[in-house]
Amino acid sequence: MTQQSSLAKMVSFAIREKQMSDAGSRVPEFVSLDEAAAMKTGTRVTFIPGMPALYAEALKNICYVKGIPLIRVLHPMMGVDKETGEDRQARLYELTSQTSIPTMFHDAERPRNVWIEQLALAERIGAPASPKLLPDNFEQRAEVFGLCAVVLAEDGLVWNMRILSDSPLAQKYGYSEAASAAAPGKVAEVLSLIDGRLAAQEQRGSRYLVGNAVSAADVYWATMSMCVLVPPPQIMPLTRQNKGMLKYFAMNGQIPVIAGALTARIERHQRYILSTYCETPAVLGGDPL
Ligand SMILES: N[C@@H](CCC(=O)N[C@@H](CS)C(=O)NCC(=O)O)C(=O)O
Repeated sequence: MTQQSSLAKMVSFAIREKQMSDAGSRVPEFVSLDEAAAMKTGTRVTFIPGMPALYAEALKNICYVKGIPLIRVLHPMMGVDKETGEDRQARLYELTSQTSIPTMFHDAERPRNVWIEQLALAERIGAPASPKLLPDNFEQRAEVFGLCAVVLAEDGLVWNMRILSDSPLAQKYGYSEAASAAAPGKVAEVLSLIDGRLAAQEQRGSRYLVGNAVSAADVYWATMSMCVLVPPPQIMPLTRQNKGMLKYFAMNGQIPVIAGALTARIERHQRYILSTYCETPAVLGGDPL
C-alpha cells in the first residue's frame, strides 16, 4: 500500500468513526404531549420513537435544512389505554382537533397539523442563512407547491400508497376495492412526473426539482419517496420499530407498475438530497438494530 493510500484509508476510517460515534451519541429525547403543550417557547414536533412516520420524518428534514432545533414529542398511538380504557389520542384531539402525526407547536402559537402550514411556519422561523425552501419567484413557487401537493395532499402518492392494501390506516383514507385497485397506477403516474421533471432539469444542468436550488419539493419528495424506494441504512438506519415498515415500503416498490416507473434518476436524486441536506444517518430514537 502506498503512503498516500494508507493515509486516505486512515482519514476515511476516522471520518467513519466520527459518524458512528455521532450517530451513537445522538440518542434523541422525547417529551410528553402534555409537557410540549405546556411549553411557551421552542418548536415541538410529534414523533414515534424509532419510526420514520413519513410526514413527521419529512418535517424533521425540512426543519433540519432550515436550521430549526426541534424538541421531540411523543405522538400518542391510536387505540385505547389497556389500564384506563381511555382513548390514547383524546388529549391530542383536544389540543389539535385531529390525530394525525405530526403535529407541530411553535412558541405560544396555535398548533399546525397539515404539511402546507408546517412548511410555511418552518420557512418563517428558519435560520436567516438557511436555504429558502419556498422560492421568492411565484412561478417557481407554484411549481414547488404543485409538486408537493401531488406527493403529500389528498389523492397524491402517499395517500394512494396508504390504500394499496386494507388496514385501519387505509380505512381512514377512504379504502375501497376500487380505490385500492387504482392506487398503483396513480403512484406510478406521480413517479413518472417526478422522473420527467428530473430529466428536464438535468438537461438544464440542475440537480433539483425546481430552478437551480434546493426547495421544499426536493426535501419532501426525497423523504416521501422512501415509501417505494428504501434508502440504505447509512441514510435510514434499521430499528426494531421500523423494520416491518421498511419491508412493506420495499414491497410497494416491487409492485410491477411502480417498479416500472422507478428510475435510477429518482434514486440518485433521493440519495443526493437526503445525504447532502438532511441529517444522516437519520436520528430516530427507538431501538437500533
Ligand atoms: N395531517 C398531515 C398528514 C399526516 C398523516 O396523514 N399522518 C397519518 C400517518 S401517514 C396519520 O397519522 N393518520 C392517522 C390519523 O389521522 O389519526 C397532513 O395532511 O399534512
